[in-house]
Amino acid sequence: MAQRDITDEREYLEDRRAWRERGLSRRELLRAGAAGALLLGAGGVRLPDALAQAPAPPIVKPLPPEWFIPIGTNAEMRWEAMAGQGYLTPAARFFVRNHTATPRIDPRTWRLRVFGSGLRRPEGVELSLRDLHALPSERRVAFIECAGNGRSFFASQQGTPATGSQWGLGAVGVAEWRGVPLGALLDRAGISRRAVDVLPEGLDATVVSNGVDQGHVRRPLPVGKALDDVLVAYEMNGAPLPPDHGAPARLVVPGWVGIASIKWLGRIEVADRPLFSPWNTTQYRMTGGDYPADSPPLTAQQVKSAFELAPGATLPAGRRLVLHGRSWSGATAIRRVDVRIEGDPRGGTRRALLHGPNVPRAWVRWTVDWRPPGPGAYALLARATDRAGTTQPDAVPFNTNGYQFWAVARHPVTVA
Ligand SMILES: Nc1nc2c(c(=O)[nH]1)N[C@H]1C(S)=C(S)[C@@H](COP(=O)(O)O)O[C@H]1N2
Ligand SMILES: [Mo]
Repeated sequence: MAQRDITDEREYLEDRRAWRERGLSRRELLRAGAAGALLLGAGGVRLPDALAQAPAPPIVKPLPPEWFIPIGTNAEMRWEAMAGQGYLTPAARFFVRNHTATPRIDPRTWRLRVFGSGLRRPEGVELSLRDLHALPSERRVAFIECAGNGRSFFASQQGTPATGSQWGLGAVGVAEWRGVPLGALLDRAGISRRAVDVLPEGLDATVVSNGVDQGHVRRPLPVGKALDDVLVAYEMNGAPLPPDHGAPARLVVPGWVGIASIKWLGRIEVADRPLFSPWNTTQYRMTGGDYPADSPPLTAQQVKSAFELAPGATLPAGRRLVLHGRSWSGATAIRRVDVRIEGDPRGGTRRALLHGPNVPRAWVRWTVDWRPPGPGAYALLARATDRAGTTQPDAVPFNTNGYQFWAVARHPVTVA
């Protein structure tokens, strides 16, 4: 874990510097431009040239270092940023996972096209944001969690590093989403009984990987899930969706891998046959390790837990502590959480007290009391069981892309 911290810190500083050069200073440039100062910096770069060369930063919202760890085009939420927060993750603290970069979309010209062989009239319909707002809406509290959340634990805890963004446990957040049920939208578009798959597609830039353009981010959903509890959301926690989280509209697919919840929705194809994209064929399936070659596309997320503490946090000695955490499951609500403290000779496992809402496919908050026996190094281990009876294991089988690490995670702390 210590290793990971150092790496992250370095990554963080590098990313921050790069972003400042490309992004933040761009805003400063604009301000300088408005003030009429056209000569900039030691190089004396002229403003229009500087602007032409500066690519937009991948994430639009501010990323205060006390809340986020930048990882490439993504930003991980620091779990200590949830300490003292309410049930929902504020949008300003919500993790961001971008395959490319947050696009700026004009809500006045935005259109959502629904079409395909799975509709009675394949040419389908086109909706403006105004059309979408005019349809009956619902509110749904649900987490969005990246399939790769926890990936760094394959290295730090199981000694088998997996490729991809080295997330800790902060690629998850819970929000109240408001929007139109996808089922109602598809009804309106005239979905036929022969429909099999629904393919939502994002308006962000196409993804180029190893020199190959894979097209826009898109991932088919079986029609059963699409008609069940999926929302075409335009609000997050009672405010319009922020740009980084999919404005003006995104899919919210409760309980499923984050990639299902396509942001910046532009098109939805409904087909009378199975559909494929790189995001349900080569990616977001279990590969390597002991998995068979044809493992199915990932769907629901697993059972997980996190403490609202920084890894390696220092806790005060000589008093009773209240440790806070949250647990969640992609299948249902949480039944119980057990916390063990490694290094405490009085050992034992204590049952955490669950507090407040316990929404299926969101999370539950919990606390556990602990009086450290003395100064030293300890590790906190939380193990949740959901209402389907699924319990976090001690270890999980390895997969090459490091998806769905859901074993009990060791959280090191120092008592001083
Ligand atoms: N169009 C589009 N949708 C997308 C993505 C993307 O890069 N482009 N990333 C996906 C992934 S991998 C995740 S985990 C979630 C993250 O949602 P958030 O950034 O709002 O937290 O969005 C999903 N939807
Ligand atoms: Mo993701």
